[in-house]
Amino acid sequence: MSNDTIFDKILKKQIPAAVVYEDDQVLAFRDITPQAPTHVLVIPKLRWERFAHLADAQAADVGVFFQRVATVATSLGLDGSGYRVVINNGRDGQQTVEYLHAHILGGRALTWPPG
Ligand code: DGP
Repeated sequence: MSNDTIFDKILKKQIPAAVVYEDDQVLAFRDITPQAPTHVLVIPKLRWERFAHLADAQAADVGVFFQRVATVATSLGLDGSGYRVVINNGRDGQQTVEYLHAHILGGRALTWPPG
């Protein structure tokens, strides 16, 4: 039995995704249930289950991940209008996939506070 999440399977190309960016560090693909005109998920190839686990990670690896999130947002053309980066952590954070991922949301004016 595999414990792979849906994102492990996307990373291994076992299931399809609309990939917008990939390099040796990250994979970015469009969210299947977009909450904004642009809604892209960025996952690190180094596997962390959730944001909280970054506390024990190498700072350089964490830095690369966040740099790539910014690079992907720029490549999506969102710098001018702005965007939001969201990382849901654990139950109350509404994390549904236990593989760390950053949401990039843009293309409309987002409301605040979040629900
Ligand atoms: P979160 O609640 O932060 O764990 O967000 C998980 C996101 O993953 C959610 O917005 C929907 C998205 N998602 C779930 N399954 C798939 C899938 O099979 N393909 C893609 N592209 N996105 C998915």
